[in-house]
Amino acid sequence: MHCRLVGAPVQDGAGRPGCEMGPSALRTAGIHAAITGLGHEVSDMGNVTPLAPQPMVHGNTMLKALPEIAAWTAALSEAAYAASDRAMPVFLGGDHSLSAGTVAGVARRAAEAGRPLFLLWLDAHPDFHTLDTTTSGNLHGTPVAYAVGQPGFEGYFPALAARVDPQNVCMIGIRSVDPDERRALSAAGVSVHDMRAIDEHGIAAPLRAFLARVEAAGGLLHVSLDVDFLDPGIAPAVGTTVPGGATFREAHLVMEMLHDTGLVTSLDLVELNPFLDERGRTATLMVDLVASLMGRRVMDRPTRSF
Ligand code: B3U
Ligand code: MN
Ligand code: MN
Repeated sequence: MHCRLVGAPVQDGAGRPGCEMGPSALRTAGIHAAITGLGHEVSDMGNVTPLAPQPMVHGNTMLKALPEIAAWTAALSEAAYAASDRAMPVFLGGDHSLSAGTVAGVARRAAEAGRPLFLLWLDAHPDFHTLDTTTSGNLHGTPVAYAVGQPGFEGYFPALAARVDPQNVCMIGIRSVDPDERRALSAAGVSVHDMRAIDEHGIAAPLRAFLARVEAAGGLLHVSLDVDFLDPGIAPAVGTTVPGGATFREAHLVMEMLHDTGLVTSLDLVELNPFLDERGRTATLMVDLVASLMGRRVMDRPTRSF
């Protein structure tokens, strides 16, 4: 498998600065060697640069950095489309607003291949606000709503070449949802597995069911991993820590199951804020999780685990 690393040093979508250092921290933590060490070919494409921001006026006065994030979305959508040509792109974030661009770009790739795109969102938050509903104004809370074609992005973010069917979106790890998001998620038919569901059924059950759907549909699978999916006790380097996140073992199990299926076609690593890290431990954990996704294992297994 050929893997392309694409840096996306976006930080204006988050409430506090620091995510622009994310790509450097992931490279410093050895992401390139971790993937090549598993026998894959890796090319580092360097960092994407945004287009020039265009002035914009919007009725929601809370919105922060709308022209900047719109400009990033356009550049990242093109970069993701190009990088997903016969390779698996791994996007090194950068705050989660970058996924507006990456998901839009790989959705265009999937549509051209005549295959449905599925989206696995590993996050404490659903990031399902529109430009009209966000109250924090931080655009890292909006990329899923944009990618599935919720209203209100027209004329601000680039027009979507292809949207993701909201019924093909699966969210795991969710534990902080705003009221407008909750209503919109139910109406759109997104599968949301909150921490209560994980406590009741374990993390493997909802993932196994989702992966079976992706396989049956012959879909492409984009995985978006927000650092705050993880419990802050193991991953402190994120601006929006929420207690009660995925454990070390749950997170590795998710990655190992994803590897076993061979279904993942693109990956985002987002919200790493190295300014908040402790001696690089969060960056190192993110790279170790990528290694599990790429095939690192303790013992060989006779059968697939999903
Ligand atoms: N839903 C809140 C909180 C949030 C979303 N994404 C992150 N935080 N990282 C908001 O600001 O939209
Ligand atoms: Mn997020
Ligand atoms: Mn989050």
